[in-house]
Amino acid sequence: MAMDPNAPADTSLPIFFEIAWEVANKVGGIYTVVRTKVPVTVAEFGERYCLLGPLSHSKAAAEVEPIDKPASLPLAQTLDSMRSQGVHIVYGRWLIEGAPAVILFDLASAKKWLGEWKADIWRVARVPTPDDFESDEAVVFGYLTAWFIGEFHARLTALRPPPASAYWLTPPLEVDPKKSSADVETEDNIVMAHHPIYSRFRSINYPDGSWKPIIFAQFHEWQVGVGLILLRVRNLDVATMFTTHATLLGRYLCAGAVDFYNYLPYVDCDAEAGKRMIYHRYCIERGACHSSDVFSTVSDITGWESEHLLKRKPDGVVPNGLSVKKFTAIHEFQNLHARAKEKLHEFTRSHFYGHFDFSLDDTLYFFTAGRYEHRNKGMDMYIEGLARLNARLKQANSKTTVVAFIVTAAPTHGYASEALKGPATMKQLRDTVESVSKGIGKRILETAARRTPLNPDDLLTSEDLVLLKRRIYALRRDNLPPIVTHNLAEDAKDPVLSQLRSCQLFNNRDDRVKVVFHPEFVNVNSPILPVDYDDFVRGCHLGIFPSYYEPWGYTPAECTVMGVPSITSNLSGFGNYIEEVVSHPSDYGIYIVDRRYRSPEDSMQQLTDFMFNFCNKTRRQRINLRNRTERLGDLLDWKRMGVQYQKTRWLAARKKWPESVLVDVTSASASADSAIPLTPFNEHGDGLSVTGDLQSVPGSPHVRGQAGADGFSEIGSEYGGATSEEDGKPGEAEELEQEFDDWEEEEDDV
Ligand code: G6P
Ligand code: 1S3
Repeated sequence: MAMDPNAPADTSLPIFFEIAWEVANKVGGIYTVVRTKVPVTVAEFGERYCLLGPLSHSKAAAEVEPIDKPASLPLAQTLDSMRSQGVHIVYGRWLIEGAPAVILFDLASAKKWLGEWKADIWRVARVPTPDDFESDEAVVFGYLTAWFIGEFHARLTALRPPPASAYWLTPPLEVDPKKSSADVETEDNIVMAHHPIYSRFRSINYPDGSWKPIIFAQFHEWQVGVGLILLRVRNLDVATMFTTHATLLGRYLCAGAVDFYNYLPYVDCDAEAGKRMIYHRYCIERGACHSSDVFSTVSDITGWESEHLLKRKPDGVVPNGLSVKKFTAIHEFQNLHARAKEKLHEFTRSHFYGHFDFSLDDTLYFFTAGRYEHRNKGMDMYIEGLARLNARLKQANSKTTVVAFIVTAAPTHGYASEALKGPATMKQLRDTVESVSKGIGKRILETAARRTPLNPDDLLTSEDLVLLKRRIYALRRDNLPPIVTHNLAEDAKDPVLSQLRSCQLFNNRDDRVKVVFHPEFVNVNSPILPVDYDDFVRGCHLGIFPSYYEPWGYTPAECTVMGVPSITSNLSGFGNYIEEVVSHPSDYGIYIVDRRYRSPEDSMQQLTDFMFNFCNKTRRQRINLRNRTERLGDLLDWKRMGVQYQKTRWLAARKKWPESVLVDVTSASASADSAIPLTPFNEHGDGLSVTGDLQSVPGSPHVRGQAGADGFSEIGSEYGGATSEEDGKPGEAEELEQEFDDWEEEEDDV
């Protein structure tokens, strides 16, 4: 469908603003949510979609291509008006898959109104704002957001009738100016546009020529909550959604020594927030939550937490997805594992130089990664588990060596000199070996060319031997391979380092578990571990994330889509979700530690067992397990998960415009009541969504009893009859394994 900018706009089509602190601004997990969700959102809204966030100059410079002039007149007018009052705004295209429009506000340029706005938010919503840089920024951003959406709304509705271009928040893609991005037939478009719950709205026109646009605004997390509160108090005709990815109090309470999950229903929220000096932030969060038309969380467990800490039961759950790329050849991701593992081997050779007396063939790589929250992210359990695993492997005389990484971001003063010595020493050795090998090659060639018999003793010259001996002497070291790669700013107080020390994980020769604490996110330019995060994950054998507080937990989800088995906990949203949709997660390489109903000691024991049993698997078993893990990736694809966000919009529209603005295209006669609800938040109050009898279903992945009802298809059948590892019966996704075995045999023959 070609688009004429001057044709009348189809005002039944909705406009969508998505607001988050991490738009083109990577800080943590919300960046991943927003960025990876873009393709399915663009597929649904095309050029009627735009993200709003605060401007981070350095990050935006790398991620956003500025656009001089918006195609939409009301958008251009709104930006001009705000700019004319001194607000610096970057409007452009976010250079990611889907290439959506973004509007980034430079908060510094609007700080002049901070005092006025702080007084106003107290007056209109009773939100106190003592001196706090973070909440000051939240106030400035909130007022700018509300200003922008309010003015855009007013300018759009002033156009009677609006031209099609008024709706073009993202200028149509240059490849074909006549096409809207929604016209481009991508696989995503097909999936979303033909989804049964995809909804349309009736244009609302009044006899006096006025009309009502359908505008949605989705806010993520408390930092952007002020804007939502303002839309509500200003009574703007926009349907709003608020999604929380963690609660402020939850995060703070869990980080302390609190029995959070048993204590949750009894928390005195105001008092606890006050004690932690976050009462004002808590007011923003709770205000936004209650001001929204639809409130959602990323998991049942966070829903349960919100019910008690924010005092609103979520309308639904919107689990996080990923953009899943499938390879056409099944074994391609296995090859990627082998190639990435080689890079980790390279690290191991150099980091453990002088102590490199273990076989790489029998080496397994474990890792944990994430925001540096020692207890919340289960790093404490991981380290204790490694110490116990070390003891058990030694006791069993195992020939397996585990190299266990802890990757996070902590303040440091750069790389530790001891950690830099390894790569330097190995480089010298490699250079020497290369030059000696070249000499040997030359001598072999000359001897062969002369047709004289080859004497192996003549291949190495005495100079070569001296040179090699010097390099081998250089590999001697008096100290142990370092357990941390950087100089930590607070070495003595650092919780991970302190725990590694108290558990005596020092990388001794006889240790079967070696540890590497890398307090900076891995990157390909590192002189020590030069790999990007994806390669790092792919190269590892097991990701370990036994979190105590984890609303979702992208790290094990990322492992899954890359076909890397992982350990998570039933206190993480991801762990709960997998428990719900997969009958025997361990058969698919997802091990879930029970941290909710077992004692801490039992949970520790369970974690250690998972790790120890994994160490006892053969290579063939690991390969098969990776195949099964990778197959679960489909469950986490936004093409499936994005539907939950569609439902929040649909529900918000019904709440905002109850006179059934909405028409369900799947059946013209469908009444609003027969429409499909959001995945409900589990109301059992235990926060754990065990729905239905999981034991009685066949041992294969399945979507819990909502198949068909909300447009999800039953996927269990896609996976074939897997058999529980716990049952001990043979057979598991047999076809796939047969295919893989054939391929392996071919490989062995080569
Ligand atoms: C992949 C590769 C195989 C390799 C295997 C190693 O499957 O395609 O060639 O043998 O990884 O697996 P491992 O678990 O020992 O790293
Ligand atoms: C939050 O980020 P975090 O690591 O601080 O949001 C993420 C995205 O929803 C979520 O995966 C994570 O559990 C939360 O904790």
